[in-house]
Amino acid sequence: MKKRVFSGVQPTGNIHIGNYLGALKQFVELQNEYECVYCIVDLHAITLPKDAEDLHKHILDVAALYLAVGLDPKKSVIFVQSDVPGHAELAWVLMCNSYTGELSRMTQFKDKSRGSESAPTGLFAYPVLMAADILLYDADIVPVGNDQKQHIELTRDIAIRVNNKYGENTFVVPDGRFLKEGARIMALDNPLVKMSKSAESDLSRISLLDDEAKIKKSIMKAETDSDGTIRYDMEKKPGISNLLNIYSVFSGTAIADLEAEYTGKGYGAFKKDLVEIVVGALSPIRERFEEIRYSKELEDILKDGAARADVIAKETMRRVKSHFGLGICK
Ligand code: AQP
Repeated sequence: MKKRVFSGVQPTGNIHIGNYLGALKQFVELQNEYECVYCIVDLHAITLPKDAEDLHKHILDVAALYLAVGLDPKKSVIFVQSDVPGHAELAWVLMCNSYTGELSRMTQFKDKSRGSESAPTGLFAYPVLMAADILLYDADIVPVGNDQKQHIELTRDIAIRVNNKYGENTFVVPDGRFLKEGARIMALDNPLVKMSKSAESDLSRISLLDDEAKIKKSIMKAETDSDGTIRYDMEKKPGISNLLNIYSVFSGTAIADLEAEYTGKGYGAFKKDLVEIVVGALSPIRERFEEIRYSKELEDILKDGAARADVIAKETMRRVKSHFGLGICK
């Protein structure tokens, strides 16, 4: 039997090159070898208030981008989280088996709730819903960017805890899959924080749907340093190191080779070449997106994906309910 892969992306805005290099690129590679289940995690998106129309648009945008980067609905199950009720149902069961202490240590919760006096309960419990997403599909492998390492660890802890209490075969204990390069792309205007869909400044990121002018503006304005040498040193030179990382993953050239190629050249020349590399990589994705986004095919793929996902989810819920002694209907 093929191992199963599960992952997802929040429809909180346009997918950026961080999401792409950290997660989506892996999704595409894995679908040839594994049974893959990829979700658009809209229940996660409402942990902070969202306009309903925007959310609906972003769900379809992310779905079209999944296909545009190369996900194939014949190979992968592609669907929207809230279309499969098992996610919320299992999240409750897991919430009863996780602790406020471990959730309050999650750095993403600390970051996202900073400055607000009272954070939504859903934002606090978000990692438990993520654990439910993964465990619902008996996933063996979870490809994610390394900002999700802590959440994967929590998922494993909860799965092991439940297995110890309710039977070893209640859940498959999953492994995270993190890339070495591209695992963490930093914001272009502040390379000390990760690139993010919901960051205020549009120049902090490059979205997969950005046109050439916007890509050029973001890269040419990207923060660097006054030292002027093109050298990878994430601690002392985070700006140029982040750009070297992006250049390397998109071009397939090792960072050491890029450093050698650009010895004696300035940041301006390096950035100009990087613009070309990124525009070249993103143009076909944008074109494919335009073809699919408003086609009837897109909704059909999501409905079919939800039906296929629901079959797996129902089977897991039957097992979980039986191990926990819940319900009377089989
Ligand atoms: N900067 C990043 N570098 C590498 N990988 C990243 N990921 C996110 N940011 C980076 C990975 O992308 C996948 C989908 O992320 P998500 O949408 O589920 O949530 P997120 O991690 O919270 O992403 P954003 O872009 O920062 O969204 P907002 O602003 O809404 O919070 C995950 O695998 C993630 O690791």
